Amino acid sequence: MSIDDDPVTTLDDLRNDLARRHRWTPSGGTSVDPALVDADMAALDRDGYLIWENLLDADECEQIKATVDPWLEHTGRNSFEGHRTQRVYSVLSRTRVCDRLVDHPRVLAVLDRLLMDNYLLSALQAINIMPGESAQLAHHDDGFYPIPRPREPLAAATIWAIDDFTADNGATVLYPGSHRWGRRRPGPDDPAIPAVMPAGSCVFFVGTLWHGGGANTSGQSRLAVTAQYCQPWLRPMEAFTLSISRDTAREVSDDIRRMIGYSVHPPFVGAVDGLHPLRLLDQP
Ligand SMILES: O=C(O)CCC(=O)C(=O)O
Repeated sequence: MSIDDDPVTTLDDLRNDLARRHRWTPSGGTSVDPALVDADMAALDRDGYLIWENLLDADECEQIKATVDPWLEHTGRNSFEGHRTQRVYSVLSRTRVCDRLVDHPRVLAVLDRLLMDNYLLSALQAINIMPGESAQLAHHDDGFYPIPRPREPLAAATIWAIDDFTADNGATVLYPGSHRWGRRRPGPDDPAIPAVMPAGSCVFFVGTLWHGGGANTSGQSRLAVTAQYCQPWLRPMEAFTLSISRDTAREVSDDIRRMIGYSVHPPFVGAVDGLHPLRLLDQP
């Protein structure tokens, strides 16, 4: 076909991947039985969230806890971050022990259906809610993108229980069905439930679901790791292309590499000098 036979009349004509060397490849989510993903999507559509129990074993939780513990220094700078809550940002640039959470096939299988190809990782944080912390302000995670509700989610979140989540130690509080709400906020009469789940479990929810960290009235702290994802045409919360070295980018899985920005949302979003960003990693 000559160049003249290839007219571009709308931006949709540019939807095909321009990349030649680094073509799009399916995610690790394709290893999951489609019937399981159908059930997950039905739960998300109905409730806005779902819980997968015991995806990690006790050793994996211990390893994450031992790695993150020394970094738990600062408490939050405001009541949203939590004055009795410790947060570790940019976990991806510090350790590989949480990678298996970020690219877990169950998570990717759902994201593959919920978001557009080339969705991005928006944040990877550890959140340790300490005794005495009060309930976090209810919010929805894609609320900082100024696009009015009701609408489809622009993002999605996982919260992984590294400690058991109990009704009194700060388990994330969810407002089932609130992903469908328009402009309103949760009120005192709206049913709210704590995501009670054993360590190693994961709650997945869409970016439009109202939720918040729970109050911790127990004597123990509650450690979680949260990985958040967004549409490929939005700016992620954490600037991973700046915080992750090229050596680390070479080390992580293909899925994580794609999600931290080594991908192009066709035709041009994410390109470097007009080319696929993976070409940067071909250089020494
Ligand atoms: O730690 C939690 O359970 C929820 C935290 C949260 O939703 C947030 O900080 O955005």
